[in-house]
Amino acid sequence: MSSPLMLYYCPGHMSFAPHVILNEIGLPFERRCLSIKSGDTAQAEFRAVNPKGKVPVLKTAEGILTESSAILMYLALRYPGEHLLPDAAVGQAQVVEWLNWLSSMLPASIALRLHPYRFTDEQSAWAGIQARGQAECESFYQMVEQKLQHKTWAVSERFTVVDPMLMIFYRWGDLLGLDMSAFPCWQRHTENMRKRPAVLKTLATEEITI
Ligand SMILES: N[C@@H](CCC(=O)N[C@@H](CS)C(=O)NCC(=O)O)C(=O)O
Repeated sequence: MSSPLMLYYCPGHMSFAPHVILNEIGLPFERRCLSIKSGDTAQAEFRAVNPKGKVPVLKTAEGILTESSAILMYLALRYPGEHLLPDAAVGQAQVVEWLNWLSSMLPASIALRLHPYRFTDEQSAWAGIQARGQAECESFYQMVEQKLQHKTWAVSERFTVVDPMLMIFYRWGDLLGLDMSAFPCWQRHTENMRKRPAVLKTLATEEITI
């Protein structure tokens, strides 16, 4: 019987986080690998699943979910035995705080840096937009580093659905040309992530290294 769960993902993108969490949960799930570069997210077939044209998407027996924060919260709440959220209300609120920030603000800054043409057709303005994006990303990365000081995991003493999101943005730091050795707490966090079998499995499936 086929699994009711199907993840649409693009290797090395934000879909990495729910991909890790599905492997942590360990139930069978199906995967649909898309290439953003080749235009798969613009295809009508995918737009029928997610009109926003973005990954991740999770098909569930209860309907289709988009937005990484919603998918991660769904998995954490749907499989409470995995303890993917802190027990305390304040810890749960901090998870939402992290997820909102990581899934909305950072992609916006990265888009300024990598896709200036999305903001204006005026080619002469692109360099300025990219410079603003780079500065925003740098300040963002410094804030993450601050928040990870003296911590093993992002929230409380426990691995939560926030942690794989941080790992994928660590990789994006390299792609943005940031010197990631300037972020030792985040580097240590990534090393801790690499010790988890579910993370290693996801890296292997997506054929990426972090
Ligand atoms: N807020 C969304 C952002 C998702 C997003 O930006 N996904 C990117 C990959 S990291 C994407 O699918 N881009 C495809 C495109 O722009 O065509 C979320 O958290 O899921």
